Order: sequence, then C-alpha cells, then structure tokens
Amino acid sequence: MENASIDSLILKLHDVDAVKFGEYKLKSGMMTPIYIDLRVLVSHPALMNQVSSLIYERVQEDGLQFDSVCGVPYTALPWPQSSVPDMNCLCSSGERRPRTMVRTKRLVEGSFREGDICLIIEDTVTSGSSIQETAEVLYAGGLKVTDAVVLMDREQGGVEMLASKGIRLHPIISMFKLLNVLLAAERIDAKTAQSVREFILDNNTFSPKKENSNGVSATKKLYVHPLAAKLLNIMEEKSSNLCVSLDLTSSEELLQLADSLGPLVCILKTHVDILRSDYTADFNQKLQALAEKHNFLIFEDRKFADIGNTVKHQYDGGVYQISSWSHIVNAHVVPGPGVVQGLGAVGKPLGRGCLLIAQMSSQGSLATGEYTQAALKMAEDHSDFVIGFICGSKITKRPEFIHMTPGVQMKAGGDGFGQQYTTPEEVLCNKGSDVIIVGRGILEAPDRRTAAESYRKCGWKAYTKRLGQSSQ
Ligand code: 5BU
Repeated sequence: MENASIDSLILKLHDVDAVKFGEYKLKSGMMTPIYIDLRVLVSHPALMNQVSSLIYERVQEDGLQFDSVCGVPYTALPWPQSSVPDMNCLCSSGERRPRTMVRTKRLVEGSFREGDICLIIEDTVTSGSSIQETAEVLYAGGLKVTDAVVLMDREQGGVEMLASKGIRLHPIISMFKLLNVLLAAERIDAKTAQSVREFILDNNTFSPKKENSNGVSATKKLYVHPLAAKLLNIMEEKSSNLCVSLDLTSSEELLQLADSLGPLVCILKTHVDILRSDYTADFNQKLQALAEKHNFLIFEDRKFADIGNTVKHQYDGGVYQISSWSHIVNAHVVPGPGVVQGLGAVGKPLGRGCLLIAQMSSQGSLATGEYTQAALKMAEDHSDFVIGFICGSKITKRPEFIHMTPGVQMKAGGDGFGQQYTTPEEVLCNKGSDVIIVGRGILEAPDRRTAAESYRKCGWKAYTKRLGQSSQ
C-alpha cells in the first residue's frame, strides 16, 4: 500500500471534517481532544471510493482468507453494503463472496454456511469492543471471525484487545500516522499533536490480565511517566530524537559545545567522571541553565550497578551529586530490583527517570536473551521510575517505554575497542528504537554542529518514517 495514498486520504479526511480537534465526548463518555467522524463520508462519494479501494488493497496485500464480509452495525458506515465499486468487487464478481449482515445484537442475516469465515469491516476502532460484539453475534450464528479491517485505529488498545480474543486487526490509518501527516502539512501545530499523543498514551483501554507471583490475576493500567511525556514533547517540538554524548574531558569545552548543539538535541548525555580537574560544582548549574535555555534533558550515563543502599549514596552524594542536576540516569539490572529501588528512593521525589540497560552496543555483550527479558520485567515492575531502556533494538511494544540506542554512526563499523556502530536508519526503522545516542560521530567530525544537524535530520526522518509505517 502506497504511503502517498494514505497521506492524501488523511488530508482529505481532514478537509471534509471527518477529523476534528477540540473537546469531544466518546461513546464511552470519555472526553477526547480528537474526534473522528467517518459518517460524513456518505456525502463524499469519491472519498468513499478511495477508502473502499484502500480497504480492498489491504485485504489483498495481507492475503486475508474469508468466505463473507460483515460491517459493524452499531456504528457509522455499512461498508459491505455500500455501493462503491471496490467493495462490490470484494463482495461479489470474480471474488464472489456473500455479504453477511448483523442486524441486531442477536441476529445474523445473509447466505452463509456453518463454519464460514467472516471478515469484519469497521470504520474506527478505539477499544475494539464493537468488533468484538459483532464477532460474538457471528459466532452465535455459526460463523468464524479471524480478521477485521479498520479504516482508523485510534491506537488505544483495540489491536491488543482483539488479538487477545483471537482476531487480527488490520488498520489502514493509525492515530500516530494521522498526527504526523497533519503536522507535516501544517494542518495542526506541534502542541495539538502532542496533546493528542499524550491523551492516546494515557488512555489505552486495554488492560492485560497479569498473573502475579501468587498466581492471582491483577489488572495493570497504562502509566506514562511525566519525564517520558516531557521527552516526547521535546522531541516533537524540536523534531529531534538525537541524544548527543559529550564524552569530553574539559568542562569548559563541554559547556561550550552544549550551548552550540543544544538547539539540535532532545537529550545531552554526560560522563561526568571523565572530566579533568577543571570540574567545579558550578558545572552542574551551568549545564542545567543550558538545558533550560535550549529545552533538552540531561542524561548522566553513570550505569549504576551496586546494591540499593550503595547506589542511593552514589546517586545523591559524592563529588558530583548526580541526582541534583541529571534528569535521567541509567542502571545495570545485574544486581536485581534493589538497584532500581535504591535509585528510586532518591530520584522519584525529584521527578527523575531511569533507563535500564537491557542490551549493550559492545561486541560480546552478555546482556542478551533472558537478561534482556529480566530488564523488561524490572521496568514493568517499576514504571513509576523507569522510563525506558538502553538497547540495540525495541524490546517491548509498550508505548510508555522509550528505547535509546548507543553505538550509532552514519557508517556501520567499530572502534577497535569493541564498540559496534549501526546506522540511524537501521536503528530507528528496522530495529524500532526511538532515540539515537551519538558521541564520536559528532565529536570527531570536522564541524561538530553540521554533523549534529545531519544526525538530527536523518534520525528524525527515519523515526517519523517508521511511525508512519508501523500504522500500516
Ligand atoms: P560513541 O562515541 O558514539 O561510540 O559513544 C557512545 C556513548 O554511549 C559512550 O558514552 C558510551 O559510554 C555509551 N554507551 C555505549 O556506547 N554503549 C552502550 O551499550 C552503553 C553506553 Br549502555
């Protein structure tokens, strides 16, 4: 399916007010800053045709197997009953497939045989409950449901909920893709896009049942850490998912470079313990002032790895007093949950966040497999402090965790000391990470600012490209 045809459809949907921004009440009573009303399509036959073509294409592309099609009756558009050419094509002619109708909450009509597979077609999905209800009626009528195609997925848990019921959802447009396209076309501003994004992340309707250690099932609600929300906001505002790693030994040089590269980055990473004797306590204040000035977060790459009580002191005290100036720190998971508890005791009251090292970029790293999975579990158990991971590739689909990847340069390769480099495109598009961490790719360039701008541009392009693709 062509990206361009999806983009053009999004803009047209916006033109005809099928997508509106403001304060609206959903069927569930929930207030939403974005309202999708696809009923207006009945007044725009050409657009309706385009939508039907895309649904048809999706069905073909995904190779969906079914004997009949059915729309969701309680909502807006009776797609399979529409007279548009492609839907007819899907439902009849060469592909002769009967249309099945769910008329009421109990009644299925149409010609079908017991055991037939019915494809559900829906316009908008929030939680997935309307599709689920329709499927229940079809099941009661002796039909099977394995897949559903939806024009607009609000990305609020519908895919996951339906998957848990054995129904694969195939969305044409997803919320994040829609926001990106409208933002790029300047139909909405960055603030609106961000507030909708936050709303979507905060209002995921799917609560997987989790078994706790006693085997008792408990329900877990999606929670996004305020610092993670702030970071996403900064990324959107600055069109930057670049974290620059200023691995320098001179405080003065570091501060100068922070001032120069500040506008281009969402995070500035430090190794404060490699600074030479020009380090003084006012370094922290100066760096904080630059973070305010240029709107970036500070990440001290301290890699805590001791028992809880020790890391508490290392984070809070000593010469560097890291907790007083660094928004983000990271930790190895090798000591077990105590390391997060110790750091959290200091960091949580200050609104700080922690990244767990789930994988490393260095050759022969032992942080793989079960170790990585243990890091994920630890993050899930401490999501009031852990905001994401240092990793080579995305390790969880949970949207509240941010994935950051070091070992990034424009050219893949290594440094002779085990560091392994991957390109921004590979890390962001193929490995699914969110933020690239770049040190020497910028520090050793002839013009550091120009190099940082290249990484910012290339990183943001790859990231937004992936977000667009993931919706399809
Ligand atoms: P480079 O110059 O881009 O190779 O710097 C990478 C930075 O990221 C450097 O500060 C490392 O300490 C840091 N890093 C890393 O390279 N790989 C890892 O797995 C982790 C941190 Br964790």
